Amino acid sequence: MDLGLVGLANAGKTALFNLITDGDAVVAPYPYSTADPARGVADVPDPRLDAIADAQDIPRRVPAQVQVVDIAGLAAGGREGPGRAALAQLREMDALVHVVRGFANAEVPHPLGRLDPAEDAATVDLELIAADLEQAERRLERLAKAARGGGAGARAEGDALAAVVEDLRGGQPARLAPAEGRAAAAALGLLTAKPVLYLANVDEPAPAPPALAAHAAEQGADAMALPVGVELELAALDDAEAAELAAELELGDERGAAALVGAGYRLLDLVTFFTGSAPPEVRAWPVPRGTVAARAAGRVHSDMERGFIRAEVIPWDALVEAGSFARARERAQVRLEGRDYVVREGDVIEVRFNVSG
Ligand SMILES: Nc1nc2c(ncn2[C@@H]2O[C@H](COP(=O)(O)OP(=O)(O)OP(=O)(O)O)[C@@H](O)[C@H]2O)c(=O)[nH]1
Ligand SMILES: [Mg+2]
Repeated sequence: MDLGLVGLANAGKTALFNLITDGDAVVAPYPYSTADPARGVADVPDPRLDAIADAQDIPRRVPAQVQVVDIAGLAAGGREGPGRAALAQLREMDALVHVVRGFANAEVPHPLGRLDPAEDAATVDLELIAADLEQAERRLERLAKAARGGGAGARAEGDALAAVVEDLRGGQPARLAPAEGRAAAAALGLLTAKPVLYLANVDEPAPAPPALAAHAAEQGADAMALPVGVELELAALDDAEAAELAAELELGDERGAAALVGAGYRLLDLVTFFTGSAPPEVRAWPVPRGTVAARAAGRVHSDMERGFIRAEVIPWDALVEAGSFARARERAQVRLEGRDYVVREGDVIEVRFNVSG
């Protein structure tokens, strides 16, 4: 599941990418410095991981990760050439973080010569809507031909998509369409059907700019702000120096980068389960909603799926309260589940499997 970064050039997408993936992609004060997409992974903060590990005295904790993809900046009216490639890459993403410039820095030219996060977001959103319209209309033509050939499925999809096209023409993202329309739009990879989070890259810690928050709400999305430059500076310091600077800037203990990754992870609508009923490690695993136990076991190891016998399952907080799997078993808090059990958010799972056959 991929989280893609979208926005105008010079908004700080690559700077953000480096911050959350600990990467070293080229950040430059000129627009369109990113050409080829860069891929990285970001650790997803999850206090449950520490709680589970602390309760059982297990030292190693392995967080879930999200794949983050840094993509070239978009331009107003730039749906040709590099812009087209960027749009195609964005279509492959499962969710988007829409980065808008909120920092001043006179040395970094703004492609439209202004500092207006909400207007920048609206400009990019118009590009996304135009790209979606082009694609949806092409698909509609093809469906119309198929429907004339008697395809009932084509007719149903065509009706759903026609409604989406109407919305797009009126400036509405596909995300806000009724369920059938949304499903048809998502299957096509429409950009405005994807879950999105608006992120203002600001000079100092602050709430999201109100106009941007209002725009986000109209698009069926949330907005937040993150001082990417400041957080990059902090990340480059050792712990003591970083604490000192954070105190000076009155930043508190929470880093916005972690909050952003957490929010990005939630956009992907995954379910997290844990392994780690014993040393050496407690680990968080992301799976799509609706994943069954045998498939989830296969994420941990293919042998576990092949030789799946049953899963021992306990909600994470019950395990923390019991202090160990053994004690939880004694208290009959551990359930036995079969291969078709649908994994729930926060389950700790111990897989029983046999690969001798
Ligand atoms: N002052 C300040 N400068 C920043 C911040 N974030 C990025 N910059 C600067 O802005 C310039 C552009 O940053 P990039 O991260 O390359 O921007 P981008 O959105 O990836 O741009 P393209 O790849 O060209 O679309 C660089 O010179 C960065 O150093 C920030 O939070 N504060
Ligand atoms: Mg870039």
